[in-house]
Amino acid sequence: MSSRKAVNTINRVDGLSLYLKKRKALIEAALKSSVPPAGVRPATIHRAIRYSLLAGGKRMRPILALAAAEACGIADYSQVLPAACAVELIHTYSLIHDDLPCMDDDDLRRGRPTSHKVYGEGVAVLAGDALLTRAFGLLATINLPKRYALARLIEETATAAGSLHLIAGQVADLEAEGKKPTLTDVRFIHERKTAAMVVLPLRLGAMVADATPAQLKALGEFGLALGVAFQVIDDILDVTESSEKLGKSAGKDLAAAKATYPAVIGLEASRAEAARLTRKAHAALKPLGKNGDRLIQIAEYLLGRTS
Ligand code: GRG
Repeated sequence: MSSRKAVNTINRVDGLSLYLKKRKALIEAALKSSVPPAGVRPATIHRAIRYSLLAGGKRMRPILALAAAEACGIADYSQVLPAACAVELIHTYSLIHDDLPCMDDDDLRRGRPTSHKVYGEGVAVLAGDALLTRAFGLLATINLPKRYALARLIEETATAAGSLHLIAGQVADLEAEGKKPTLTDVRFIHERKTAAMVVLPLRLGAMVADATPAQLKALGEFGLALGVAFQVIDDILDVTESSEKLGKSAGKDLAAAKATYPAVIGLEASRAEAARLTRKAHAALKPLGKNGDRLIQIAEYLLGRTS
């Protein structure tokens, strides 16, 4: 049996919770060494970076990068860790900045006081900036197979994190506050603020695994449907779960008159929409055949999450 086949067989026999536990452990270890140690001068910024980055979190985005690479048949998925960590660094930067008083003004994130509450606004802004910058440094260390150039990975990452996607979504979200958004407005925000950062790790993982163009396209379509579903579920949980359970302030969307699915179409229709989008995500993976099974399991798990 080739090493590629052997790895895929091992991956398939692990149940989902064991799979997630093993991948999360790999990611946590890689994240720890992806940024400078806490004592490096000036220690405040490195402590602040590590405080937010190593505070837990589901690590859904880096797990998706690993799972996408595995679905494309990579033999050694540890090669995907720099790309997987880069996306988690960008995600963590966006959370730190989103929590600032000038944005969502939140004091709880990943079950802890937010960065600016502990380190002050100046250091929190800079910790976010440093994480974003370091993400591109990590991408630069990737060894790629022939089909994709490193410049392409960097360009896709910059586009996903920039003013056409992540930042576009955040700006539209800020501007929609207190207004009466339409479903089209909410969809615009969710595709950019959330789905872009779900599509990105899937595509990066696939490119590191030398995916065929058809596999890459399928994973991008899967990510778009999954990413919007993920945000619809997030909107629902904000209404139905406690801050303690979520590790972040619950009920804020309603209080701040945010553009969410439940606000526009109600809770039941939002649940149905999350399920429809998850089915759409499954269908997108058809070209991957059995190799898409793990990603389908992950999508089902995210649909059923309660935190
Ligand atoms: C400041 C440029 C900038 C963007 C902010 C991340 C973000 C955009 C806003 C935070 C609020 C929010 C609802 C974002 C949508 C994405 C999302 C659901 C983030 C939370 O992701 P999880 O649940 O968090 O994966 P963990 O902590 O598990 O990583």
